[in-house]
Amino acid sequence: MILKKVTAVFVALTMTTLTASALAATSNDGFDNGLGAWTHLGDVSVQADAFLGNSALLTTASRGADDFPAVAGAFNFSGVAAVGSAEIEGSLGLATGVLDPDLDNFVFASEGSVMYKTFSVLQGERLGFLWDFQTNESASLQGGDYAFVSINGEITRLDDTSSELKVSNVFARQTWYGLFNHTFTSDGVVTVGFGVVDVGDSAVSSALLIDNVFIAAVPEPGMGLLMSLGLGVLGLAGIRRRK
Ligand SMILES: [Ca+2]
Ligand SMILES: [Ca+2]
Repeated sequence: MILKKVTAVFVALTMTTLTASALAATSNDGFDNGLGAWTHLGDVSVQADAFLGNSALLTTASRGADDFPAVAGAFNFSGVAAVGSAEIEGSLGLATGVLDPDLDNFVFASEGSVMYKTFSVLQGERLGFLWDFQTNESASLQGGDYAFVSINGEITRLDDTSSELKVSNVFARQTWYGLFNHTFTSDGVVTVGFGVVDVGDSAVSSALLIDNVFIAAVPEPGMGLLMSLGLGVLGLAGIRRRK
């Protein structure tokens, strides 16, 4: 099952890369050259992932004993502590409290990390990326730590600690890789942000892995068309080399 999913991800990745490069992608960020032009707050770094190679990793870890009995800072990868949720909200232009899951019942987001970048996009262009939510939290509580993507201030939650999670090799559990797609409905300048926050308290760290962020002018073709485009590009490249 896991192998099938890995294969699917890599097929998608390959086709995504081909399609994105073939069709004038405005961005194709695999983080192989670091965090580049992404602005970031908190614990954000590039780490080697077993399947994806270099990926961006955001965590909710401070430099303290968030994951006792693990040593202080054990799940902080950058040396920069997680920041308060209000600071994350401010950086993305969000209203204060937007990241709090349930203010009426005093369920607050406490601290975490964020990275964001601004793009010029055209109507019909597509944002895509790979993500994987990882956590040391138990699955028992609703409203636990969670990860999100913000597109011009509109928050979409990626999986949280109440989702079904699999065993991970760094954090205790992970969702496994997911593909996210969004098609822009108008021309404009958009800010795309990724974040992960602790909820309820600032202990027991969670993380969000992000990779292969791209924006491409793809008119949502079917997978068959994507495949043939990719093969066509390969064929053309082969012909050029032979000349
Ligand atoms: Ca923390
Ligand atoms: Ca936590």
